[in-house]
Amino acid sequence: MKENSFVSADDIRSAFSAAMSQMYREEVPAYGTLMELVAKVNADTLSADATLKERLEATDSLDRISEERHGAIRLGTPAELSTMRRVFAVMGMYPVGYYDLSTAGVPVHSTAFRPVGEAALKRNPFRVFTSLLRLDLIADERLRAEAEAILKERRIFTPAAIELTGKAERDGGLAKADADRFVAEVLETFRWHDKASVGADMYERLHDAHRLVADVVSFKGPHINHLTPRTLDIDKVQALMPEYGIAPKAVVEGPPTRKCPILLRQTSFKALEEPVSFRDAGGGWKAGSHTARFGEIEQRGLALTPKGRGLYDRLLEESRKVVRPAADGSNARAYEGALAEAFQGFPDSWAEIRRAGLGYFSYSLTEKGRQTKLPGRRDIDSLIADGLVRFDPIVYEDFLPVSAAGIFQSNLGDGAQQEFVASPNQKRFEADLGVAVLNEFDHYAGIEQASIESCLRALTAAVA
Ligand code: OOG
Ligand code: NI
Repeated sequence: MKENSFVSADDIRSAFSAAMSQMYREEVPAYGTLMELVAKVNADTLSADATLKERLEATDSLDRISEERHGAIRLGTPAELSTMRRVFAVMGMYPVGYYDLSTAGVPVHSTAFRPVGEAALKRNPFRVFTSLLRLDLIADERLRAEAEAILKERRIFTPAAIELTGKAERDGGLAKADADRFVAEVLETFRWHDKASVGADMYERLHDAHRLVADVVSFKGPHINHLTPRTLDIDKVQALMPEYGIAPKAVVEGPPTRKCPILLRQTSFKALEEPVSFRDAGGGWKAGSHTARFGEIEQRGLALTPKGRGLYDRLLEESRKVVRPAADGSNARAYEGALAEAFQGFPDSWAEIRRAGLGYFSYSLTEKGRQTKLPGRRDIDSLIADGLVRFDPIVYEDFLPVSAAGIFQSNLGDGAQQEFVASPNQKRFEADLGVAVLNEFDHYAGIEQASIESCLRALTAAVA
């Protein structure tokens, strides 16, 4: 009997993302509506495009196509961040990438906890975009000290969540009953609390410093602030949101609509104003409101090499010099036009993109390649030219700082623009996290290189 066998980290992550989805739908009904819309648009897209359907059937699980791909939280202290890292590790999620959002007027820096291997991503790609508040960017020293003191007192993890994390670390995993308990306990950290842990005055002061400071400091825990299902047609969902009674952000973030999708496109509905109550001096509660929670959708494309990413960043900046998207949507069409125009400069066929070294591809043998044995190794381009090897885009699994800033901004309220001096501090972030973040480019390059190796090995196997 295998009663001591552990549940896999992938299974714990799947159970966790399912539990989170259910909790969030119950907490934020508009999110449930968005999920319905996404499921409908995905179904329509699949029934109108048999080739797409076939391709997805081969590579993804069609029944899970509309499930959540990521969520986001904002943490208050280094200790919270390093414990969060240990908790996510139990679910096979590791910190990849460093995102500095100070340049965009948001006082946080971030990473994404996500599965890394190909198999783990395929099993369940759920990621959590995790930001750490940077009180060092807040000018008011007194307020900064008060915020620090409030954060120091709170405990965002249940004792059982901490204990089970330690157990998983010691034993190398969790058995079924413990894994179930772990998911239930960790879920508590992400739950919404409609009773603030500060008074209305303090909330106002934090809010005046920056809305995000109020969101992090005023509550008992880092409530999940959005979840993000995958859509097969982001433009359609964006256009249909108003019909479903939800208000979309002004523009879709990321690259424009293309034949060959690259990186990540995302949009959201604007955060809702929700009732909360604040402590009053007499020990009672005072009614108020807070705006933080929303729903998002994403559509992913090819992972770009540093060269491709450089081109992407340049073209995006070019288009934003022509039109900077306004929060109220008044120049949305003009922005889309400028974006499409600028991206004329980015090749839109897989072959051209590959030839120019702009993207990462996964190589595999064609039918002809499988029937062929070569006396020695040859370069991959000539193998493609001879029809022995094919290439497919590697999907981008990470995030984009400019897009993330756009998502933050549109959900902090439209008047929230604020300037900070750009001050990326990856070293500090990693010291707080307790480990270095993984480099996303190394990851894609590794997948590409392994696929080339395996083609070459198979083609020369009989001879070697
Ligand atoms: C995170 C916003 C960034 C994304 O998808 O780029 C993000 C937040 O609002 O906390 O989730
Ligand atoms: Ni997001």
